[in-house]
Amino acid sequence: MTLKSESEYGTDPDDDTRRSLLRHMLVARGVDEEACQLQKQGALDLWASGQGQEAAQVGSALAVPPSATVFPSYREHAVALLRGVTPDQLLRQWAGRTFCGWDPRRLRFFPYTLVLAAQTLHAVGYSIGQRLQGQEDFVVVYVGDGATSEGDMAEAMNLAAVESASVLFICQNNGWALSTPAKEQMRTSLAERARGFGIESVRLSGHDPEAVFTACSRAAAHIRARRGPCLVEIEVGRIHGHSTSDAQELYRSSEDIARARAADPVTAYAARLRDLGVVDRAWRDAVDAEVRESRELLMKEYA
Ligand SMILES: Cc1ncc(C[n+]2csc(CCOP(=O)(O)OP(=O)(O)O)c2C)c(N)n1
Ligand SMILES: [Mg+2]
Repeated sequence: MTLKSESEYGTDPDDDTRRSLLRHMLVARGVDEEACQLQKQGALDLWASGQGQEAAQVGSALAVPPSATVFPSYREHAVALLRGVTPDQLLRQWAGRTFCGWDPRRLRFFPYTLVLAAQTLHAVGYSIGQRLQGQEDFVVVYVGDGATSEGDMAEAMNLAAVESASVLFICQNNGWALSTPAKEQMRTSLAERARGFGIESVRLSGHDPEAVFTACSRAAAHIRARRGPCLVEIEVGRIHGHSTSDAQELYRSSEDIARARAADPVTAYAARLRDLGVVDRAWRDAVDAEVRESRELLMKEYA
């Protein structure tokens, strides 16, 4: 059985879930904007912005059970916040104050991994180990498109398939490995490659958080029912450079950057839920106040 393509999924999360999707996206955007600002002021050494990838991150993170253990790469700030990492804990590593910043075991959210794709093997090994001990073995691992060129990714997919590990691989394909475009990194999609290893997979656009939520919910249900891995490849737009140390204008066309900005999933989803009457002015004001408060706390802590 192959997971269905995006168009075959219904996108009908209930209104509470929709508000939750939007709230987490708005919070992540606010924290990301503040981090960019703090880096410009010299308070952070570096920041890898996740702007443009919020729908993929929040849609996937809300779709998996809270008991799942998550192995992130280094750009999954929206997932981190959703799993209970505080904005201050999230920024500590980027300010050079700590190696991690949060309690990985308590939050079931492991430390950021900058060695590309290393976390894919950690995730599969962790899942297998948990199962051997009769414990919760549902694991989610995030990886970027560029990292999938690493041998670790091939080993992790093969091991997960052979061991029927309960691992949900989520690839956020933002089209770039730093300055190398995805078309120079692979001849087939990652979703196709996963099937070659015997892993059910689907590829979809990461513009609509509801579509991501539905696809990842189905993948999670599949993992639970079949006890084997799944892979979801999500196409996202990277709005900013690879990191605050990267001048993307040097290698990326202004049209491409403008396209990513115009396709901003946060503003699009906020407008959609407003137009549908799923959120009203009071709801939005309350979330904006929450975001403002988080930003002010960060400003005080890092300024
Ligand atoms: C093993 C290894 N090789 C090279 C690097 C340098 N490096 C850091 S990020 C990056 C690009 C990664 O691109 P991708 O996986 O698509 O993630 P994205 O940054 O786009 O989220 C590279 C080459 C590294 N961190 N680790
Ligand atoms: Mg990438």
